[in-house]
Amino acid sequence: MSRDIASSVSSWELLQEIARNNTSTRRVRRLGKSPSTAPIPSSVHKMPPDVVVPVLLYRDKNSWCPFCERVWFALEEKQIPFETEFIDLANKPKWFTNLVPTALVPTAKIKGKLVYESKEILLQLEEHFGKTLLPKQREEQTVARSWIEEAETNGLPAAGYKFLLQRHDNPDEVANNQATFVAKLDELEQTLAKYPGVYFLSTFSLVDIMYSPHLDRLASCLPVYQGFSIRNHPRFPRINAWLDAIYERPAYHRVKSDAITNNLMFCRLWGAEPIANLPPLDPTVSTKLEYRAEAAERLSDNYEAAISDILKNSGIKALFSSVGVSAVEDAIDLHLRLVAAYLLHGDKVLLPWGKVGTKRALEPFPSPSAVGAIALAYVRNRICAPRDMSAGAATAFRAAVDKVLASLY
Ligand SMILES: N[C@@H](CCC(=O)N[C@@H](CS)C(=O)NCC(=O)O)C(=O)O
Repeated sequence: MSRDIASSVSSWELLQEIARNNTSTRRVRRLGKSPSTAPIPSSVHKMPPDVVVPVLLYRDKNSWCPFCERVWFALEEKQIPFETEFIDLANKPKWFTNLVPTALVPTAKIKGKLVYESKEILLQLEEHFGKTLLPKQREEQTVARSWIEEAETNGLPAAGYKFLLQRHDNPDEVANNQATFVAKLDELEQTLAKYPGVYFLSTFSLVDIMYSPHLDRLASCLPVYQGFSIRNHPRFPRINAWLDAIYERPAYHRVKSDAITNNLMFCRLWGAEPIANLPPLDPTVSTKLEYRAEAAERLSDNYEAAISDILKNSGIKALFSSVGVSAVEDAIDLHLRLVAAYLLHGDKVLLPWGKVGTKRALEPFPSPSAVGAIALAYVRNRICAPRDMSAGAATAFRAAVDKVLASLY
C-alpha cells in the first residue's frame, strides 16, 4: 500500500459522520455480545419513553431462522414496538429450555404471555394489535385462516428443502424431489389465481407472511444447489409476480437476507452441495446510495468488532504470528476504511492500484496488501444479512469489497 493512499483515507469518525448524513438507519450496539449489533424496530419511536415494550421476541442469534422472520415481518408490517432476545441455538441457555416447552425459536412474550410456534405468534399478534393482517370481510377471513393452516401442513417448504439438500450422487432421487416440489409449486400457482391482485388474498395478509421466508430462500438457493430457477420460470408467473410484490415491501427489506447470505447458510449449516457459483451481486441494489451509506455506517460504527473477528477467525493471526499484532491490526483497519470510503465516495476514492510486475518497492513485512486481501476476502462472506446490516446494504458492502480487493495487486 503506497504511503499516499494510507495517509489520504479518512478517519472512522469522518467516515461515520458522512455515512450518517446519508442514512437514517441505526442499530443498537451490544458490547461484548453476539451478535454485536441489533436492529431497532421501525416502530420504536412511537412508544412513550416510560411504557414497557409490549412484545419480547426470542430469536436465533444468526437472525436467519425463517420462522423468526415470519414474526419479525409481521411486527414490522403491523408497526408493533418489540425487543429481541437472541438465543444461541447451538448452545441454548438453560433458562430458555426451561421456559419454552418446544425449546424452539421463535418464541414471544406478548403483553407478558408466553407464545411459541410462529403461526401461533402471528395469530396472537392479530388478537392483541390493530392494523390487521387478516382480511376484514368474514368469508375471506375464513379462507385466510384455512390457508394459514395449509401453509403449515401442505408440505411445500419441506419438499423445497428436500430437493435443495439432495446430494447429486443419486440422479433419480434429484429428479423425484424436483418433480414433487414442482407439483407443490403448481398447486401454489393455482391458489394464487383465486383472488385478484398479486397476493394470496385480495390484500397482503398473514398467508403471504407464512410463505415468504421459505420461498425467498428457495428462489435464491435452488439455482446454486440444483440448477433450478423459480425466478422467471414460465410455469410460475403468479409466484414470480408475488415474489416481486413481497420484495417491494419496505418491511420485508428490513427482515430479509440477501442471496449470498442465503446460499452460504445452506452450505454452512446443512452442508448443501453447490453445483454453481454464488450468484452475481445485483448492481441496481449495490449502487444505491441509501444501501452504500448504510453499509458504511455499519462498518464505521462496528469496525472494532469487525477487526477482532477478522483477527480471530480469518487465519491472519497465525500467518503473521511472528510480527506484532498491531501492524496487522493497522493494515486491516486501513483496508476496512478504504471499503467505507469507496462506499461513500465511489470512484472519487483512489484505490491502491496493482503491484504485480511493477517496479515499486517491496512492501514491508507484514505486507499491508497481503493482510488487506485476507481480511477483505474474509469479511466479504462473513457479513450476514440481516444480522449485521440489511440485505441491500450487504449487497453494496460485498460489491465495494470486491472493488477494493481487485485493486490490491
Ligand atoms: N414450527 C416451528 C419451527 C421453529 C423452528 O424449527 N425453529 C428452529 C430455528 S429455524 C429452532 O429453533 N431450532 C433449534 C432446535 O431445533 O433445537 C415454528 O413455526 O415456529
